[in-house]
Amino acid sequence: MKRALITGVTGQDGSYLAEFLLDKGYEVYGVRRRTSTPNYENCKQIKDRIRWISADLTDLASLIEAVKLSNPDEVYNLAAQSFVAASWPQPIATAELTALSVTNMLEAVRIMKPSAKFYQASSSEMFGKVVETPQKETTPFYPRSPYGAAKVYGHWITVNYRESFDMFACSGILFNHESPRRGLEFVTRKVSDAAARIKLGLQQELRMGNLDSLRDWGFAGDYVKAMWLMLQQDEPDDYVISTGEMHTVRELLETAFSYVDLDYKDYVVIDPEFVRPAEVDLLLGDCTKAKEKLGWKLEVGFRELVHMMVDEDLKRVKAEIQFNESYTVAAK
Ligand code: NDP
Ligand code: GDR
Repeated sequence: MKRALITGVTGQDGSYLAEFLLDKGYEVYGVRRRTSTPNYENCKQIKDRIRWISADLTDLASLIEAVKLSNPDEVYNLAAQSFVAASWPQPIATAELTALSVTNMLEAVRIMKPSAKFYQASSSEMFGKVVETPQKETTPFYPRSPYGAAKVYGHWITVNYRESFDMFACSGILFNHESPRRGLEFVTRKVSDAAARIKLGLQQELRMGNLDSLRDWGFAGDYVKAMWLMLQQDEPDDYVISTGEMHTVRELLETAFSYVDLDYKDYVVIDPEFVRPAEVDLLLGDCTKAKEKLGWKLEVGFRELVHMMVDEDLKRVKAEIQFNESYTVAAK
């Protein structure tokens, strides 16, 4: 039985990856940081099947212990401060959690289990300002946020450990990927949640930033398979994972709101609070290398993804309404 260690297992990608690896028969160790209120929401259906390890990205000793305890064949380093907008008000925390922590994790693996295969969660945000479209593995980086700059560091330190210590270290340059488990502050989930709440009468308006930015949005469930495929190859390498299709935030709004028979223009208010100091105008990936070498393929398209997210939010908001109604009746 293979053993995998996942940092960031409580996040969107970590939870899909853990499910995928458990289905493949892996023993899955998940790193969870200590919080005052533990959050197992994304992992609730597999909580008892994960071997939980308490560790923090910023604490090398705890990561060394995590690698020692799990003795992994594969390490998936997904934990980070992952919200781009938060990286301007918190640039130093972002550098620690998204950049330097990658060295912590690589060091933990180098010291305790250098033969383990290592996956680093790199990002299309590294491309930032448009230099070339579509963006591929050889496109130069030009990050536009403290988050993007931190991910560039994480990417290059991974390449450097591969070249310096002969470690099997891969960097997956993943374009935006979404799901019903996406955090509520990211634009797709903010929109799907708002479409559901407005439809059900719980919200009156939706405050948004730049509606013209273009993103290449895929489904997280498809993308975690690519992470695994990268670690099954004979040689470590870096791969772009994307859909090769882009849409504006405006199209996202249109797709989500029209699905519940609403016109987004009646509800959206532009609020400077959500406009970024520097924007990534356009992301469009070319994943030919991943298709050819990994045999990776996309299963869920843009409309299907948005509809899936709105459906799940409708279900969740309806359940909230029912719960509040029964609570009010019980309290009377
Ligand atoms: P999430 O924000 O959903 O998950 C981030 C995870 O990191 C959470 O489990 C979080 O734990 C954990 N974490 C944060 N800080 C610490 C810490 N100090 N110690 C231990 N764990 C910590 O991100 P996603 O699942 O969307 O993304 C996974 C990775 O992929 C991230 O590195 C992200 O930057 C990168 N990425 C994501 C893309 C996307 O479109 N989703 C695209 C490209 C790259 P907690 O639950 O306690 O907050
Ligand atoms: P992004 O995702 O920054 O691409 O990073 P996000 O969903 O936050 O933004 C996408 C685009 O939408 C525009 N936008 C808004 N965004 C948010 N969050 N809220 C708004 O109200 C809003 N209005 C417009 C943004 O300006 C942006 O152009 C995600 C994260 O998962 C990163 O961790 C990952 O590395 C990259 O994707 C690839």
